Amino acid sequence: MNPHWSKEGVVYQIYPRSFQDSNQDGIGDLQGIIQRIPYLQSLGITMVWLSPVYQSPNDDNGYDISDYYAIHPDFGSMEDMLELIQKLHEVNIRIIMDLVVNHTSDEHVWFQKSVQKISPYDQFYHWSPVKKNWGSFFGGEAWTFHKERGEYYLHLFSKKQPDLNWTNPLVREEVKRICDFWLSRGVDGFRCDVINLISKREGLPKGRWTPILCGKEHYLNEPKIHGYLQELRDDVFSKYDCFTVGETVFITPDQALSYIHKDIRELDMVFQFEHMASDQWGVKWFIRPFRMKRLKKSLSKWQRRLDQVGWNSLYLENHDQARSVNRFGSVDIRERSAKCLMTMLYFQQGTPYIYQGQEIAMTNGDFTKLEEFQDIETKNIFQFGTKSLHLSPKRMMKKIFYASRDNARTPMQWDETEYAGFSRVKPWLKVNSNHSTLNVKQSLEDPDSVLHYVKNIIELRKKHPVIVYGRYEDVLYSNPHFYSYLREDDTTRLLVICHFGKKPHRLPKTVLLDGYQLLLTNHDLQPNERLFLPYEARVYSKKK
Ligand code: TEU
Ligand code: CA
Repeated sequence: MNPHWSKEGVVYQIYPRSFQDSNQDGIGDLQGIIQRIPYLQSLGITMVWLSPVYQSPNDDNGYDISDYYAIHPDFGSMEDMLELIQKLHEVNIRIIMDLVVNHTSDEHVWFQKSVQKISPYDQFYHWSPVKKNWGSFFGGEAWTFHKERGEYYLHLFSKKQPDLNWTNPLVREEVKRICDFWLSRGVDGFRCDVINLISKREGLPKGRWTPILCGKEHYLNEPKIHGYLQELRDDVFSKYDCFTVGETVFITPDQALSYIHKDIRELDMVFQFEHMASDQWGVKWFIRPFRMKRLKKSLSKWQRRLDQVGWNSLYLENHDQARSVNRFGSVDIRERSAKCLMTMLYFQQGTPYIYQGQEIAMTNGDFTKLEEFQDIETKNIFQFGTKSLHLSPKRMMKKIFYASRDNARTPMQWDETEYAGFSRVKPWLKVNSNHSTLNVKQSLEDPDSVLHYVKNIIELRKKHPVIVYGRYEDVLYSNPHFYSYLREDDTTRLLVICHFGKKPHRLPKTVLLDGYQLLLTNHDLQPNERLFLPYEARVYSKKK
């Protein structure tokens, strides 16, 4: 694979509302991020992905944009944004922005003009005189009647997020202008929100009935999308030293390669969701018990399928997912299990993504009732579940406590003070009460913390190219307790062994440790010890 900074680096995702409040209004902001640049630097990360900071009515916390050329005053000003870009660049950290162009806000001037059929905005969105039986990702219908225009419009997310009509070349020109605007101001790339949904089947046919997401056969990876992305690539991205990562829902490795294959490169990498189904049925509200084997099966499939032809993005958390230690590890053995998960993931081939708070193994929010949640998806799903699916409120709340996106959006835990050092006033979303013992300050003081462990992994990735580029091969593939694999290049072989579960297990005899040196472990152990404690992880290395 061609070497590139986007492959060799590590991304840190910032959810600006919850990272650091600088002006004491309870909302994180750009100056807050600027204050924390030394912290980002000390982690060793090389890229920041900023969730949306554009002008927005905040129906979906910034994923509903009303002006792509303005910064939301909650976050600061355009000057603050340019200052952030410059100050990150000064310490060699690149920055990618969130590009949300499947939809805009209904308060965007394009939509308002489209409603009134003012040229050339008449066909900027999808309008229809009839309903199409498509379902929204947030529960409920995706086609809503607009009184003023007298037609239905499409919104795959909330009613306040109308989908843009990409068949219209004028829409595509506007998107290119947005990208150019930010790239020419120094931004180093984009995370492209739900990018595999932008193209809809010609004629917008009625959806087939399914229990959830009716109509998805008409907008997932629709063939015309490739032309649109090639246009963006050729007219904009190829002119800059930037990279793109597409958020692609319900995608298989082969479909992913249709975007990211090294000979295609419409996008540089994608976020796939398959491994997120290790504790659910492909949709976060249909929960099943976590099985490590499902996680392994999925991740290892992506490792094998993309090797030499594509590039993986390695993530377990983001602003849409509950905390990984709650889902795939154990809150009782929090630190060791979080380290185990990081070892399992960040020694694979691909670019690592760390979501804010994951580096100290933050846990799900300690919410107690629906009113404490802010997230639109959470609120809508409660309504949908209780009203349309006739599930009991208790059952819905159980799902919400487990899977709500707000679990990952609670304020960053910097120290033990009342609002965790995030703010001096009451934050927009409840601070987790465990911040008195679980915070950055303590993690920095404790040499055995998860924070120091992940820093160490980042250092190792910089030192050993085999971790970035080496081939991947499964070991003990069908074993339910161990996730183990080899990474190999011409000079070095790494053996990664991660043991999952709460009971100790012996390493099967087929795995030989002879000649290996221990490179990293989350537990002090005797050399050649073959017994693995709960969530013990080790990385061995050998020169060839
Ligand atoms: O998410 C798209 C998506 O399909 C999900 O992850 C979704 O948020 C939901 O949790 C499905 O159950 C992206 C953004 O990451 C998300 O924050 C936005 O709400 C959404 O698009 C709409 O822009
Ligand atoms: Ca603020």
